[in-house]
Amino acid sequence: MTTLCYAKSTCSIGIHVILEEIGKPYDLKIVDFSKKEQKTPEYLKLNPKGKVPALIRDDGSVLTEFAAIATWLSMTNPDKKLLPSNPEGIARALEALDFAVGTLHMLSWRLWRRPDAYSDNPDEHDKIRERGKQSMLAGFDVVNEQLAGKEFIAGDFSIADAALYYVEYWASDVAKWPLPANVQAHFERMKTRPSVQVSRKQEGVA
Ligand SMILES: N[C@@H](CCC(=O)N[C@@H](CS)C(=O)NCC(=O)O)C(=O)O
Repeated sequence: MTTLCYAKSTCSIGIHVILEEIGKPYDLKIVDFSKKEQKTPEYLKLNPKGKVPALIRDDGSVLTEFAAIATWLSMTNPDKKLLPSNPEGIARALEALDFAVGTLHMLSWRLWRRPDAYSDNPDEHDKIRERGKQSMLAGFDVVNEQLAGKEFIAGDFSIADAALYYVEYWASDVAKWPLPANVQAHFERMKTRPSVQVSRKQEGVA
């Protein structure tokens, strides 16, 4: 059965939300970061990148990278309409998804969360973290404009909203940064979706 390899409070919750939106049976396999399970030989055999999310598909093949997994899930479940159907809508959804994953997560959040990955000198870490925070807040200002007058980022709910949800969660609930009004409203809207509520409960996210 399709199995999501996930870790608590990480970006994999976005894929968990998408699986819940689809509503087909799937399994969850926890990768416990506190035990460094993402770096064990067993997990590296599954995903040599040592990261989550990783999706084990029905044929046993493994798909990694949030954008690839989310796009594959939406295209193999077209009836769920997790991507718009027209080229402009698809492009806008992927634009927002890539900004959430490629910039807000992999650039801004990582600077704030993992300053040690950028400098061995602990004296520089506060400056690096501050740069990450400012970059993330500036990024949310852009998303805020894009969300003006909209419930979801690309029309109806799409995989891009699931990606935005996890970076909103980190900024709001983990870092305790204030979100701009439209982004905060989007985050609140996401939390009313059963897919988000079930995923949070299953992962033990308060
Ligand atoms: N580009 C990857 C990033 C995945 C990623 O960085 N995942 C983090 C959790 S949010 C991870 O697995 N980190 C493990 C580690 O750094 O040891 C994607 O889009 O899926």
